[in-house]
Amino acid sequence: MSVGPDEWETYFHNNEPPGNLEDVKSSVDRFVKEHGASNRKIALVTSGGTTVPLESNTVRFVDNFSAGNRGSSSTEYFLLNGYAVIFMHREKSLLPYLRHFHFQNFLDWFKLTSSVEQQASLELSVSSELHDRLVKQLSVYEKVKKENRLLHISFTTVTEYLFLLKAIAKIFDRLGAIGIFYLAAAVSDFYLPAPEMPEHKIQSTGALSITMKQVPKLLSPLVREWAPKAFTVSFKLETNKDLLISKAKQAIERYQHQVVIANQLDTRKRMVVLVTSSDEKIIDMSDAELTQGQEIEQKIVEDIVKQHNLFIASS
Ligand code: PAZ
Repeated sequence: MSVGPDEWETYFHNNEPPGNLEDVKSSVDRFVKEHGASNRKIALVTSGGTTVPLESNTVRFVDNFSAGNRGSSSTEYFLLNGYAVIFMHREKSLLPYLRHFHFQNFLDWFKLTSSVEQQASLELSVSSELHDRLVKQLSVYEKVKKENRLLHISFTTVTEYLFLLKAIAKIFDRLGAIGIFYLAAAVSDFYLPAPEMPEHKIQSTGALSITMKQVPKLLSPLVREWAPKAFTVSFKLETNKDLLISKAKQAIERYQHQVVIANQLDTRKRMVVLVTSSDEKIIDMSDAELTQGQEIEQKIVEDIVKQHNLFIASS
């Protein structure tokens, strides 16, 4: 079932926009102007899961499993391919470059060089393996930062995500075919409309029963209204392999965008299928490639970049 404009109007009418919406619009506008002027390709990568609050003063919320690995690693590969990237991610999910490190022992990475607090300075005190990993990631990160090619935008709730995506998409539309949407975030399918949400913490006085509404499918207005000239890649996740490809094909037919990347929860790091209106292409990883630390996102992004280039040439 596709969702008409009324449902979107109702959704945006019934829910509060995030407080940082105007700031986000200004920074995306500057970013798009800067890179659009030099005709650099720009990717909007979404990453991580969204929450659905159950109370206005939120104590409890519904969440999902997504850690943001797909989005953060794909961002690094888009940057490697020369793109500028708007990395729209769930707050506290994995971040490009930082994702290569675990921070539990972060304070153990340094040593104070003097015991006198006012005069103390820091010295890096890490294994040679961690040192080399830091140098490798820092050298790429510093280049990307110098060229101002990475913009971070964060969200937590599904409503924040939808307001931000709509606003960014409308700015992105100015780019035409050099803009690409790469929608890897796991966006909640159900939500509790603000007018039906209790103000305070739900009391534990017995069984809890909640009826949620379906979140309108954003691909429909994105492709038709908000940014119709862009190249759009969506993801489809299923746990039942018998449904996966048919659902991906249905999405391509329904929304008429360019690519659906179909993946299964338990095999998503070793195999995906790129579904277009005319093709189904398997991308997979051998055991040897995985053991060497190679990532499926490198192959996915390389393929998507080729398709994006053809799309630009034919536009
Ligand atoms: O974030 P992650 O790396 O743990 O998982 C990635 C993913 C499975 C969320 C992504 O590949 C995906 O399929 N996103 C869309 C999910 C969906 O709405 O169907």
